[in-house]
Amino acid sequence: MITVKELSEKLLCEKSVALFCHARPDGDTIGSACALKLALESKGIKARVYCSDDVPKKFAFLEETHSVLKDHAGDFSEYSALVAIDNAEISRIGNFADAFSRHKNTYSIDHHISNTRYAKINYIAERSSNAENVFALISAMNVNITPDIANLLATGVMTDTGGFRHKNVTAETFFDAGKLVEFGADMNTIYYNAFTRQSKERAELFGKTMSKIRYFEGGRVAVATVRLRDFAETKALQEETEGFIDFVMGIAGVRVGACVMETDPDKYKISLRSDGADVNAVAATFGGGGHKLASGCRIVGEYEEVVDKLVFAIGRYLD
Ligand SMILES: [Mn+2]
Repeated sequence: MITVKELSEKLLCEKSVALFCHARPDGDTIGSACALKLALESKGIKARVYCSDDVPKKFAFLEETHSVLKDHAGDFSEYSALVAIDNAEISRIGNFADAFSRHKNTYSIDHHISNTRYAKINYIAERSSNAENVFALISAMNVNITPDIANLLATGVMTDTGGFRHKNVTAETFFDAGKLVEFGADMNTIYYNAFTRQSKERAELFGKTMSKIRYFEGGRVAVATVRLRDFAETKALQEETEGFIDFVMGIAGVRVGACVMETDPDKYKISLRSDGADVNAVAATFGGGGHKLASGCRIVGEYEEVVDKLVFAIGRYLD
């Protein structure tokens, strides 16, 4: 694999660079792409960030994220290089994947070990966030790291580690985070915007939902339910249920958590988490999938019937 020094030398020779976030973007892909954009610009290289989907509103406090572009006509041949940021597979680039695959000069900078090495030049290093890879890169480029750049990178580190809570956190994560604070990153503001801040509507839906969690299998299985009428009564949005499942998994004794969300009458979107049981297999029973410890599926039917089927399927994978 190319070293970070070689990567920095190559990128510094480019005239203009288009950076690509992954579809349904998170703080890491957005933060690391925008930070690299500012770094390249500081070296006199034209740079733009593209993302197939909208940047989540919670990242609006980072000024640079307002410059992310969603549309582009043509094949990007006006750029000397295309760089995928935090995309494990080329399809993650979304609407721009075809153009990316056809360009002569492509790079991929990523931290997923599963990365399929689809670019001409691949820099894949397994760190807790891709922001740490970009931090290493722009340090090698001798970029003056401004508070804006530090905040963008720190947002990547913070979000991909769940606020330094996930198992991917290492001593290097904290070491990099500490350096970013020295460069002016404001961890308090980042944490508040990325994790704590919510609408009144979401807070009301959260309270309503968590007050009626149902337990099965002697408390080892917990099911949180959000019905259409709950959305109607609180005026919260479906996307605002993000994070509900994590709360359920925090309940002592719960091994498998499910969030059962009614998206249309008698249609349910199910999110599953576990601390060991194979919920990928549970989701596969209903045509869904994901990872062993986090997966999802959709089930159509009357509510009690849906919960029955789901709990029965989970029971088969509990040890
Ligand atoms: Mn990432």
